[in-house]
Amino acid sequence: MMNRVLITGAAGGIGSALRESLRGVYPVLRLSDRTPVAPARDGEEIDRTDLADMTEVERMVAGCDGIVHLGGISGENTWESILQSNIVGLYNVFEAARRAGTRRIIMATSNHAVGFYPRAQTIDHRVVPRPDSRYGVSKAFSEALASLYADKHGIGFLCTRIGNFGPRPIDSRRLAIWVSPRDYTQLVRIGLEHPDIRFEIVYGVSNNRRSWYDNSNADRLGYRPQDDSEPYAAEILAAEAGQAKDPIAERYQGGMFCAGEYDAAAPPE
Ligand code: 15L
Repeated sequence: MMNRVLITGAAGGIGSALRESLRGVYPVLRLSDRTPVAPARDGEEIDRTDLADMTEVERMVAGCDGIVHLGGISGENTWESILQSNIVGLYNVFEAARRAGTRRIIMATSNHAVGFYPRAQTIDHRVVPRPDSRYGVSKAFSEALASLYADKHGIGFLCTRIGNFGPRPIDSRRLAIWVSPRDYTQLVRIGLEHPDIRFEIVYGVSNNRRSWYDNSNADRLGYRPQDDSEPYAAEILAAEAGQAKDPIAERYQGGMFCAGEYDAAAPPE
């Protein structure tokens, strides 16, 4: 039974949506973010922890049965920023959870942990990471750290490689990786409530006909996504017709994350 569930990164897009969709599902939601979060309602607690500060993180996780970890940087950035937020901050959350006896963590990893797989290839949860950015490396690190804390300390982890979360897909790449709020909520609830999770990787995507993923591991855990990007496809493709496209971004699943900063003498193959 999950009594108190902590959401880190609660002020962001996914955090704000989960605040609504999980309201009343668990007795208490603790909503944490460095940036301001709207005031607490019944069954909510607000927290302003900086994830880089272990003492604050220990206070943040105290008394929480489950954590949905969305906090940190959600796109490419400098190494120093990624290091503080997504490596040090992540370690602090997992280590504080271990000390506090937290039973489940839902990790917001990303399609960018595997972004250098070509779009022509369907990948499942067993492929080795192919990060497309420093950000993608930090997400691959989160999966490795989750594996360690699952094997050694018995915390149950559901690592959700999120595609692109939103009310609708926003471009042709996102037709393959879109996840709707209700489908992502379903996945988070599986992570918190499934009786038998130790360490699992799944793709946080809807039931998209154009998907690049074999999401059979999520199916096995009971995920039944309701949404498909296809009804949006004609409009999106028509709007993009004739637009100049970057050939490297178009070749790889990570899109523009793959097309930045590469060595011109040895471009991605
Ligand atoms: C992500 O991992 C990011 O958090 C999000 O902002 C988008 O860039 C998304 O991937 C995407 O690939 O569309």
